[in-house]
Amino acid sequence: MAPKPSYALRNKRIWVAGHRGLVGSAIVRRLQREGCEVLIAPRERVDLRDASQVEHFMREARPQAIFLAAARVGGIYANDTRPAEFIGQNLMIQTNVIDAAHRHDVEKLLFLGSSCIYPRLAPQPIPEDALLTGPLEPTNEWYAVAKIAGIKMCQAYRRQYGCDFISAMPTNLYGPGDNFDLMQSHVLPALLAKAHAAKVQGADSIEVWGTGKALREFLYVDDAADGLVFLMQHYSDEPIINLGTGTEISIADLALLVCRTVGFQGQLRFDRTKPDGTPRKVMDVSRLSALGWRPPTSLADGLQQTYRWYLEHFATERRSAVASVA
Ligand code: GFB
Repeated sequence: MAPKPSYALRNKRIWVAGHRGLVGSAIVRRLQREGCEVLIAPRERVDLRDASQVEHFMREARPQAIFLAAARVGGIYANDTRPAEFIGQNLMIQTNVIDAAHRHDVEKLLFLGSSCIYPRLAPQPIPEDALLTGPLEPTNEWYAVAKIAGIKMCQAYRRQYGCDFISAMPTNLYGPGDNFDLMQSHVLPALLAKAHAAKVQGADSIEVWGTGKALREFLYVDDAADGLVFLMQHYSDEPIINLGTGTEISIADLALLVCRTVGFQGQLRFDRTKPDGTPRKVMDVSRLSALGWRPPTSLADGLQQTYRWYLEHFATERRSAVASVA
């Protein structure tokens, strides 16, 4: 049984910054069960990169707690080719929100980092104290530096002003609401879209970037949202905390599992001109497990649910246009 919450959400005004994103939308879904008022900042009215717009929103909305899930995110290709957007936009968004949260006396803020904040060759599974012990993975160092700055800002505001700001490091997330655009997306939605397109078009293979040997960990986004709500309720300390499954799979094995889920029986073609990125990235989740939280959804089940969502939405949603077989 979960311990009694140290921070109760019932009847609170909770702002989910980034409510339209993969994880933000899952947090909004998850919060429906908490008896709280969920606040959102419509993108058309509030540009989080603009400090004055964030200030205005905070003054009007008066949130008591914030999930800071708003970020410029993307897969290995987007990160590698758009470094300015990944460092600049993320620094602006998180700085504006964290600083305004302090000035408006927000009771609690949970900042979402990423597993890519750890050194490229961190010990595996990666413990939280591996942060800043070695060089970063070059394909995503811009994003990682921004996220590290966000972590440090939360810690600094906690030390100097006594703010209850915490940071969680989710591993690679996937699920309903993901981005299926092949040039922007992470590996799992890309492979789902490619395998589906190959099946529909009767192609005999799909392209998989890199060697297929890189190892990754995948957390279903509704599990991630559940873990984040758990941390908001039960965790209040300066050290960062990992959020993952603690299990890993090679990209080649992931591609086979995706093909099985979709019902595509062709071959995998590895494009070794594309980067593998970090060779291995699996989280040490013992700190979170010790608090009493574990993710319930297996990768096979999560993939089924994600593919079902893709089939229901890809024809109508603009950003998830049908992939061509690369
Ligand atoms: O998910 P992904 O783009 O990002 O790629 P990272 C994971 C692995 O899958 C890499 C391979 O080894 C890719 O080369 N891969 C194979 C593919 N086929 C594909 C494909 O069609 N599309 C994509 N995207 N990958 C991200 C960071 O790193 O991790 C972000 O870039 C973030 O900043 C996130 O931190 C958690 O796992 O390498």
